[in-house]
This record gives sequence, C-alpha cells and structure tokens, in this order.
Amino acid sequence: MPDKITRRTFAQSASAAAFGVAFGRPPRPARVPRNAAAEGALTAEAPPFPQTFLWGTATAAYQVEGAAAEDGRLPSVWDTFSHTPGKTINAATGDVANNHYHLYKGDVQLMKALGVKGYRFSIAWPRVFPEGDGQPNPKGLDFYNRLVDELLANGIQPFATLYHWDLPQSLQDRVGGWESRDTSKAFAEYAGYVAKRLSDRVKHIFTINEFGAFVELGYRVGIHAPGLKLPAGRFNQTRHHAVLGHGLAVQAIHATAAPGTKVGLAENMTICVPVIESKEHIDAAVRATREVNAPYMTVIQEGQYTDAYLSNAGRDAPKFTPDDLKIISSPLDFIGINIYTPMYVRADSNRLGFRSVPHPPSFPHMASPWLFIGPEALYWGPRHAANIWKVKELYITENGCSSSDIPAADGKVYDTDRIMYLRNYLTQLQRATSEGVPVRGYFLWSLMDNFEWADGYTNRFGIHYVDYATQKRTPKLSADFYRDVIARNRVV
Ligand code: PNW
Repeated sequence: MPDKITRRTFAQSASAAAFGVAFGRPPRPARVPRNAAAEGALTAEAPPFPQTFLWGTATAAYQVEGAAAEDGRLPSVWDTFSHTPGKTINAATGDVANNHYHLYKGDVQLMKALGVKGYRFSIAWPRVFPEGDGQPNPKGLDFYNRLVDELLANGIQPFATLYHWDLPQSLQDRVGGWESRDTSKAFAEYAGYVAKRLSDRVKHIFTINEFGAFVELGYRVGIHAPGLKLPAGRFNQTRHHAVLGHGLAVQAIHATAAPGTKVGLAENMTICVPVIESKEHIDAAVRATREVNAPYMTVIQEGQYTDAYLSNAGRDAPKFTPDDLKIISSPLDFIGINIYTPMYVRADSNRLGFRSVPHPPSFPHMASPWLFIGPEALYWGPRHAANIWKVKELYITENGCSSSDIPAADGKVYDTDRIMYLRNYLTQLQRATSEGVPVRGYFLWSLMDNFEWADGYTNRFGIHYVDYATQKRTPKLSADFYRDVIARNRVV
C-alpha cells in the first residue's frame, strides 16, 4: 500500500524526527530532554552578549523618508541623480520611498515590537539647510524633533547620522560639492546647528556615513551621485575634503552640543580577514587594515596619511596642511563600523608585507553580487579597530543583507538565507564581545526594505517587507529571528 510505504519512508527520515513526528506509534510521554540533541528540545544556548548590549536597526533619510519637496526641503545630489535617465534601476527615485516622513509613528511601533533599544537614522541636510549653507529651515529640523520625541516616548535611543550622502544640490552647483573645502566648512556649520538643537535628547551623533562608498562611487566610479569620474589628483583632494569636513564637524559638535554628547562616525572600512588564523596572516591583516583604509579611517585615527598612500599617489597626492591633519584626527568618543563583507588577506614578502586574496568565482554571495558572505568580518573588524587604534567604544552601525524576498502564498517572506547570514555573522560578533572587544551595540541594516541607491527598489535589505503600492510593512521571518535574538540576548 502506498500509504504504508510513505509512512515507513517518513518514519526513517531525519525530517520526521526533526519535527517530532512519530508515525504509527503512540505518542511518547513528555519528558525533560537529557541532552541538546533530544527531539523537539531547544539546542544548547549560545553564549550571551554583554548585559548592556544595545540592539538596534538602521535606515537613512533619502532611502526611506520620501516627502522630497515638503516643508522647504530642496533637492540633494541624489534627487538630481535619481531623476537623470539611466542612473537607477527602473528609474527609481526617493520622491516617495517608504513615506517614512509621514509614517514614522508606525515605523517606531515596528521597532518597539522587535524590542530594539536603539534606532540609527540620518538627518537630511537639505531639509535643515536647503541650500547647504545660509538660511536654516526650522520646519525641516522639526521633523527630527518629532521623530526623536516619538522614539524616546517608546524607550528607543536615537542615534543620528548627519550625512548619509544627500548633499544639497546647491553646494554641488556652486562650489563642486566635496571637491571644495567650502563644503567641508558648510558641513561643520550644519553639524553645529543640529547638535545644538537635538543634543538635549540625542546623545550619539555620527558625522559621516561611509566615506568609502560615497566618495569612491560618487566621485571616481560615477555610479552614485553626483556621478563624477574625477582624475586622480582631484579625486584624492575630494577624499581629503570629506575627512576634513568630518573633523571640522567633530569640533563644531563638541563646541555646541549639550555636555555628555558623544561624537563618532560610521565608516565602511575595509575589513581585512586573515586567510588562516595564524600569526603571520594575522599580522599581515593588521598591516593591511592600516594601509587599505589610509585615505579615511587611518588618517582620522592617526592624524597622518601613510607613507605608502602618499608615495603611491605621487603628484596626485592630496594637498594639506599640518593643521588639516590635526582637525581630521580630532578625538572621537566612539566609532561605528558598517560591515557587510570581508577582504581576505595573506602574508607576503612584498614591500607592504601583505597581499589581498580575491574571491574565487564560486565564492557565495547574497542577492547583491558584491555581498560576499564572510561572517568572520564581524569578528575581525572590531578587533582590528580596538587593537590598532585603541578604540574604547565601538558600534556595528550597519550589518545585514539583500535577499530575493518573494512573499509566499500566505503573504510572509520566509527569508531563511537572511537568517543564515545573520546567525553566522552574529556568532562571530559574540566571539568578539566574549574576548572583551568593546562593541557596545549593533544596528541591523535595515529596519525595512528601502531605496537601495542605484539599485532602486530591486535589492531588498529590510527585515520588514514593504509593499510600495500600499506602504504596508510586514515582518519577514528574519524579523521574528531578530526579535528572539534581542529577547534572549544571544544568537538563536
Ligand atoms: C551601505 N559596496 O552602502 C549604505 O550605508 C546603505 O545606505 C546601503 O543601503 C547599505 O550599505 C546596503 O548596500 C553600501 O558596493 C553600498 O560594497 C555599496 C557597498 C557597500 C555598502
């Protein structure tokens, strides 16, 4: 009888055991499992994160807010770029995005349901200073007053980023954006203005998000706003003005903010992972970390461009004064690192003492082709920062991944690949905290699907699915996973 065969086949299969299904036998009485492998039992608990560990989620203004022309906001370089034919997939723009500008209260409730204690969002410079400098627009800042109050009323700490790539278009037009020192100065003015008005409630302020993305992709590769492909000399000067803007902003914030306000940055520094965890390769990864991050994190931490960076650039090296370097390396209260993917490094007898090892074609990645899966990045990133630069307070300011995210018949997204990614990365983060690496919190990118820059709305990074036609948000399976991680303060 087919029925019998089916039963026997199932009874022998591992999946039946896993589901606790007992065919043809009376159910066993409930019992306390003796070991973790017992049917239906929870596995042995993973070790916990520190008790005060801060779990959070992150978004950025242009990716979620919409309301692009409301309450006095003027265009940013991303409005211009996304409205230029051919620059984003399906000509997507952030005109409406997730309409977070109007739906923020519901979005705060999504966070509350997850149990997060921190929210990292960014402030749109062109809402606060529509032309970048000159006249401020108090109505624009009011949105962030409302958002911050709503977060605090729900027990969620606000972590504000001042620059997540939406440079006021007027500054691009008038002075060439970050190609000019005038933009660095305007940024500091804006930073001081915001810090003065929000720091009674916002205790952590990030200056700039990801030099390593917006400068490189926007001014050299040309696939992000403002879409330029500058020659090396002008490009290196642009890099310099970006870190200078950061340093000037740190000083402006410290000068104007309420006592106790902490200032940092959120950088996607290249995470150098030793190919094998042996002394020679670990030493090589340390050397590589300083060198490959020379134009941004290293100069910010050390107040010097590395010799190799300057000599490689030769005549194209940035022009700077000793005073610039002092400003750039203004002491920070903490640093944030955005971590998605590793760069593997091995020891080498060349001049630099290391070599990067490219990913072989079969190396697995998530839906975004650049997002290679390397969980150890979440261990080595903070460990290198703490060891090399003696950083005392660290946050993982972004980590997460894209997935195909196709809703099932019941409307839910069963993103087991995202859970696989998060579970493995978080295991490595726990390894770091258990060794005493001072990581104080983790912000999952992202709270919800959003405008993924040049990829438009095609690559989804959220743990809530967004139906853009209705603006309905639905928790994915990964949101259930993250809620459990937070509740139990350990990897589940
Ligand atoms: C970060 N890469 O960007 C940004 O901070 C977010 O705004 C963005 O949505 C998120 O990561 C996901 O992409 C990156 O090509 C963009 O390696 C590109 C890269 C890395 C990060």
